[in-house]
Amino acid sequence: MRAHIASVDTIGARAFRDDFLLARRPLVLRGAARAMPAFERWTDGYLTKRLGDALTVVRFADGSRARMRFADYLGYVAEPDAYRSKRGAPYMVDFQFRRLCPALADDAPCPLPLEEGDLFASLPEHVRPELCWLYAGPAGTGSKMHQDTLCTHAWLAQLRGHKRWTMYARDDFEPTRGPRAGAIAAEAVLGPGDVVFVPSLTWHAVENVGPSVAVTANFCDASVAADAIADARARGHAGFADALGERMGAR
Ligand SMILES: O=C(O)CCC(=O)C(=O)O
Repeated sequence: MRAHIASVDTIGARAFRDDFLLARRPLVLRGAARAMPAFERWTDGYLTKRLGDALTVVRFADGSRARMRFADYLGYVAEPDAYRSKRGAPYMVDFQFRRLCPALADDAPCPLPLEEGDLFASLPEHVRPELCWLYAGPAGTGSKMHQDTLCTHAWLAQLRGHKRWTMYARDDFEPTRGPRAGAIAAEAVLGPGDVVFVPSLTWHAVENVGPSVAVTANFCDASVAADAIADARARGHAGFADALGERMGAR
């Protein structure tokens, strides 16, 4: 069965918290990325000036990865036919730009109306995981069905192009078997300026339906902090788990 992901033009912090964040329901916020400085500012020229020589990781359809200079990759997205590979189109994923150019992160503040902000942001920099990324790629690239790290929630702001999203609730999908019988696939297409909220542990897959540039970040609120701490410990990130535990204890 298929359904549309809920979509709004505007939403207040209280309604967002009660009906989506705590209810773990995905939401599309139409046009919410237009207020982010990145929406107007992040032209190829602006990004190349700040990140041009940085090495990015590109992922191919078969899951293999390679490294590419950021400026070369943007040139490729503009003209994908000029670059052919047996492994298919390379997709620039998980590009952690914040530490390379902190000012760029200021261009991309959280576009969700969060009453309490991101708990991770209050942790000391040296234990805090880096969870803010740039994704760019031509039509046909995308990400297979997955859940996000550390049981976090996420937002993604579509800056250019369109992305098709398919989501399943946490118990409705199994990686080796696929969706469970009767599961509802919640779908949406994001266009330039749209933002999607992906609740903790929601399964999601994404396909770029044209050349796409997007910025995304994961975040943690009190409702998922215990899960994030347990997941961090299981992955061996004891310093981070302890710091988040202390932060929760101090609340
Ligand atoms: O846009 C994409 O390809 C994937 C985004 C996503 O699913 C993620 O950041 O977890």
